[in-house]
Amino acid sequence: MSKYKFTILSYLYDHKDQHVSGQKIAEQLNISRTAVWKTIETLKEEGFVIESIQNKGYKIIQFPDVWDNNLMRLLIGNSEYFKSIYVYKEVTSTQKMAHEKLLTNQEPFIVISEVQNSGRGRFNRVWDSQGEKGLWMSLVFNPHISFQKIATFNLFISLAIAETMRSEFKVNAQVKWPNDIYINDKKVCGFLTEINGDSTGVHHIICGIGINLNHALMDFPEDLQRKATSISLESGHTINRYTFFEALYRRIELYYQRFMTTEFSEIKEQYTAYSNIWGRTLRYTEGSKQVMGEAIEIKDDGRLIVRDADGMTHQFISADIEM
Ligand code: BT5
Repeated sequence: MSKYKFTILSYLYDHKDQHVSGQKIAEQLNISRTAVWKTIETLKEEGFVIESIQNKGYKIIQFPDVWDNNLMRLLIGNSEYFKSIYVYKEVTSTQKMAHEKLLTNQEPFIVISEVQNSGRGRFNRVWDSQGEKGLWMSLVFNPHISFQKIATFNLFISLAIAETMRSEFKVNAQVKWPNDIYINDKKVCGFLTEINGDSTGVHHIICGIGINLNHALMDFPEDLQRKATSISLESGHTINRYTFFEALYRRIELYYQRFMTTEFSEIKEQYTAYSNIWGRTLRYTEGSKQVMGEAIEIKDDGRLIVRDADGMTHQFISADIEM
């Protein structure tokens, strides 16, 4: 993208809540009105959706649906938290890249890629990451907290993701403790949280988030077609991934702030209301421990309490739950 185009685009983005006239843009950026008009036409041809209304001017509505370094920087430029973003066409795994980048960059950052050819879930399970259909990214935080506090991180992040889906994309997203988001009993998002630290506590959180956005059913491998879904399948709309990304990272910043400054008890009521595991007998597996039972409570420290058919209670820190 030429610098010239980017200047106009930045201006439009900074005024994205209003229309700005060609005259004003020209004056502010010290270029001719014809140049403004020509550049905006070129941007439209490149897939930017820019509304032009006579006597009111231009308003940027949507970016083209391809991850681009400059556009991402524009979005992150307004971030209160993340300092940089690394954008890729293809990587093995954004999580792996994030760990590598951390060797030279200790400030909070994001790694995002169109495609992961070796995306992974927890315990090295495969995470299917179809090109251009989803949001595959890793967020790096530098919190300096105790190891004990980290146990509730996933609960805050789950709510940020589910709330974004519900309020901005009108789908009935539910959280599945500890690290999945489901819609209509199908998995739409999974995330994994890794940390590095030492005896003084946690220094970095590396949170890899995978969200299926524009997948049709056939885009999933056969074994996932019964179990997985996408926002587009559930909402009936194509999702502009920048729109989703921007809405999500802002809510994640908000919930990260809450994680740092409050306790889980502050969000417990909402978390419980968003959760899809209550009132069902499910199989809980953690390491070699396996229990069929019903979830009864999430404790303030993030542990899940399950009661089995004999009335015995069991605690889990991070179990797999079969729906
Ligand atoms: C997770 O693991 O759900 C965490 C997934 C994290 C993926 C992100 S993408 C960005 C970053 N980079 C990475 O390499 N990873 C992170 P887990 O709870 O272990 O669930 C894995 C299981 O989910 C698999 O065994 C499949 O059954 C299922 N699965 C795989 N791909 C899926 C998809 N696209 N949609 C729904 N379910 C999927």
